Amino acid sequence: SVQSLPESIRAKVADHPCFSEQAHHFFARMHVAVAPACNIQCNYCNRKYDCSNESRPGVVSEVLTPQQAVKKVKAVAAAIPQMSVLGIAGPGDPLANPQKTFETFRRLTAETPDIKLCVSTNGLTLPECVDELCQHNIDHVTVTINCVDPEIGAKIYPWIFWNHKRIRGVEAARILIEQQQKGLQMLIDRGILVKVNSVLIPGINDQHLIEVSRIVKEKGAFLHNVMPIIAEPEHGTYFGLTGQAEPTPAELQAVQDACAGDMNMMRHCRQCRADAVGLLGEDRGAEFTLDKIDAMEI
Ligand code: CLF
Ligand code: SF4
Repeated sequence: SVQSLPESIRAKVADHPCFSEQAHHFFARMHVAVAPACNIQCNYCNRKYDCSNESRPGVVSEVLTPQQAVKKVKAVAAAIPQMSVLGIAGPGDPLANPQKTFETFRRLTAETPDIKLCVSTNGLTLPECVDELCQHNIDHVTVTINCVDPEIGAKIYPWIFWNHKRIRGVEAARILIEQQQKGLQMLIDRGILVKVNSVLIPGINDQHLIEVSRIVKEKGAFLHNVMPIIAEPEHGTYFGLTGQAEPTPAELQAVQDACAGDMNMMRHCRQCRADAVGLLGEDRGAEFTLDKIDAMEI
């Protein structure tokens, strides 16, 4: 529980609704969808929807400029006093849109210093972004790590875009894994709390996630969040079209329990949208759409 953590960490998680199970009853988060592009392809993603590393596919966010995002944060903070954390989680990969993501963070660090900043990434460009992340008000980063074995990775990621080239297959997965692990280590060395998200894909990485959990814990990740793949055919993802099974609640819990032997597990994730607003499980995004924010006098 939060009480048993060292004081330095306790202070960082006390009001973060994702990093602390207790905090999620009292504190809200919001996301701003400033990051449309992505630099990899996940077989469980359809780019027409939000990044399913962190969020639920099936709904499209309105992409905001950094300026609109800041306005939205101020509007939400005024309306929802429990709003403690601002996250950037898509709709693509935040670190594949570094200008937009960092401009948003720069402005918020200056203009809303009481709001903690949070970011979720696939990790491909994480090592080159760590120094910049550390310059902002960021104590929490999420890296989605679905595998540590490139052979398994090749079944999840058909390609990555790397050094101006599209790279496919096992080589692509090898590079992605290497970058994720390097970025994870760099964040931990700088005292940032890291949550690892893993998408549970039955028959592909279900047993393997125990190894993922062991390795990320060894490196010093704070929390592991094993989330079920969402593979409904109507989302048009590769896995949706190939009839990939989703885990049952019992299968999900079995993997979470198996990982829990080594690791703090997150079990209250609600697989939010890239523009979610409010307490976890609550979505007040419709109150703060672009036309409504534009009309607000802030
Ligand atoms: Fe957002 Fe993610 Fe930060 Fe939380 S969500 S960027 S860590 S502020 Fe939270 Fe939502 Fe689950 Fe993400 S419940 S999908 S874990
Ligand atoms: Fe989709 Fe996110 Fe994967 Fe990019 S990282 S392909 S946006 S799920």
